[in-house]
Amino acid sequence: MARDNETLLELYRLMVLTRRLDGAIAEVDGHWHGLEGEEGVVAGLYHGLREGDAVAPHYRGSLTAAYAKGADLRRLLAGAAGKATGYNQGRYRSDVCGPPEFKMIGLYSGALGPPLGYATGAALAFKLDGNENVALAVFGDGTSSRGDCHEAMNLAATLTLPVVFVCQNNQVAISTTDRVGGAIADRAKGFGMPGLQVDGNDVLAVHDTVQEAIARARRGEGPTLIEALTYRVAGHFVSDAIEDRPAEEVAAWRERDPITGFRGYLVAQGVSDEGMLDGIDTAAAEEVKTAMELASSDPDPGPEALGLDEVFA
Ligand SMILES: Cc1ncc(C[n+]2csc(CCOP(=O)(O)OP(=O)(O)O)c2C)c(N)n1
Repeated sequence: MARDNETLLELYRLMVLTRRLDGAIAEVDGHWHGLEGEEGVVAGLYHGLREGDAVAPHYRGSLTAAYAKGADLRRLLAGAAGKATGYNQGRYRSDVCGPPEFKMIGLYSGALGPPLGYATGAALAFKLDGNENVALAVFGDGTSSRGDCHEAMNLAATLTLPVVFVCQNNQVAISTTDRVGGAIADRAKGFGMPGLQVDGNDVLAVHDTVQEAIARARRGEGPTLIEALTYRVAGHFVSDAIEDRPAEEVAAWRERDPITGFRGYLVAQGVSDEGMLDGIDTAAAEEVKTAMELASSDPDPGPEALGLDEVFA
């Protein structure tokens, strides 16, 4: 697939910004569910969507998804910290429920699995409206075993809906590393839709595969299931000791760092030089730092966050 330098550099920037964002929140929130090592999937997935496209993101990467759809970083971070200036006025966390004005579909109850159904519903609405919008339903490998996942895929395939299912397979669910039988991508065959496995640490492979599936959905040819194979090098959440996996396995995946790998590619291809990439790193770090500082000094919500005015209006 032909890609311009602007796209390549934006993918790099989004990966770096995602890592910075993750690190900055992890420093202040011991319960943060980090995504170190999964930036290739996240940036590749969410870059290049249209305004009208709906996204039900996996919770690891949901802030990048909203940011890539145009949401303001300071307000997203304010929302993650429960501040009044968040898109949700402090009513719920923006990393779990992204701003609906950017067509973000949330986790709402906190149950993993139902958002696949919500995204499929959005895709049904797009089809009934006769527009070219697409819904993206992103979920973990643990979540892929939920019944909701199978129901959503079955409906999407049966009704030829414009939805792209992406499994962000980091190979662990809390501390469960037992693999489900066979590749998750292979399940697509049972629903009669294409199923593709892609290297999730290769941002370009993810981006190209997702963009092709999106184009297919926009043409009215129905859903695709993509399994992006990556690895969670961090714990389930910040304060979680990584005792579930051998240290050598984690170290080997750290060696396959998606950002370092893509950086090498950009330099080798002559798209950029080290100095230019350092500049992108510095700017992304600055952007995150400023947004964090502003968000943390934003006011906490008052009783109005309860929405009583709306209830008793
Ligand atoms: C229906 C449901 N069951 C259990 C949980 C508790 N839970 C929260 S995160 C998690 C692990 C999910 O694993 P996976 O889908 O692989 O995502 P990952 O954390 O690996 O990114 C579980 C079981 C939940 N939120 N919802």
